[in-house]
Amino acid sequence: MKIFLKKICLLCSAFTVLFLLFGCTKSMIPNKKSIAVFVPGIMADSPIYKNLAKGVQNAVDQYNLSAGENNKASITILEAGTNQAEWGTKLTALASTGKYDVIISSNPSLPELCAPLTEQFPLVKYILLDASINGNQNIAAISYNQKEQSYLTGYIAGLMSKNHKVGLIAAQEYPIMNNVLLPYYSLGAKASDKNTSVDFRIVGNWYDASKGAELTDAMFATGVDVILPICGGASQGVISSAKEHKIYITWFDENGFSKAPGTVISSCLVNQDIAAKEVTLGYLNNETEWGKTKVVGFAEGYISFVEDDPLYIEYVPSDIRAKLNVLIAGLKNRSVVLPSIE
Ligand code: RBF
Repeated sequence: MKIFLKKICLLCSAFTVLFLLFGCTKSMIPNKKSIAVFVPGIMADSPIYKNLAKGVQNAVDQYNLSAGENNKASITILEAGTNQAEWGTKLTALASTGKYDVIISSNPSLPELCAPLTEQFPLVKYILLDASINGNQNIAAISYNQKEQSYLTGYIAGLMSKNHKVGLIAAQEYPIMNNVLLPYYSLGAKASDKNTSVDFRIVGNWYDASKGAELTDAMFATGVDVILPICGGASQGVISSAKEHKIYITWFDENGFSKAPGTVISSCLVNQDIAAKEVTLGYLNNETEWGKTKVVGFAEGYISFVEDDPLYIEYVPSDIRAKLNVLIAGLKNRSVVLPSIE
């Protein structure tokens, strides 16, 4: 009798397993995608990172509105901090948990950290913005063409400079800084007046506001009167020093006019929130093109120059705004093509 009951029990369990495997409809099988956002740095004072998290969150919220209870996506945001030596370990730890289907991040240095992890943890995928990598079927990337962004910024800096001396304060040197951002900022500045010179200085990290102020003071002492900061939290120091010396700042990546009205005279944006939202929705709807980098820029609407902010209209003379408007229109309809720098 005992043996008979045992056999019945075993049979029941087998039926239950079979039902779970084949008997339930597709919609009953959970398909919850789990997303981790890896911020290589901190979000404060870095619009490129703030907008990464914002865009992914917006996509998840939108997707979940129409997803069934079993299919809701989840999102976890991790700030890896400003010590770049720790990013690899922190990324490996995140991938090794096995909790995430995809890790979404943003930074030109991420491909070389992620590529080895695709072999170690082949079930985890990566979507990298502000980065470029082809041929790895676990990675998709979006790269911004930032030539127009830095050229337009250099052009207005040069037009607003009374001394024909402009500056760029960078947190650190990296290939896009040295090969695109600085050269095209210089080209734009020289297009306003060929005698414009460009002073380039390095903070050494993405957070030191005192060093940012120190470098701004030093530039001011040599006659520089318009500065582009690309240095994260250190830009707070650039702003305070520029305000004190009554010189101008051109802003990058987000609308920065309200940070210092009358001091910030331009804002040229990377629309990272839009790109992050699009790639995340693409992922959630299984449309990602793995193994490829999509290059986007000004003409496609991923980089834009703010012309309608009241503070731009108030502080930038109309003849200068008119010159910018002509250039912007030319870049948009592709009648103006920037020279390539070898
Ligand atoms: N941009 C930021 O705004 N904040 C950062 O903390 C930051 N860290 C970076 C670290 C590395 C190693 C590299 C290569 C770039 C970093 N960037 C950072 C720059 C970013 O990729 C982009 O070039 C600028 O934001 C200008 O659009």
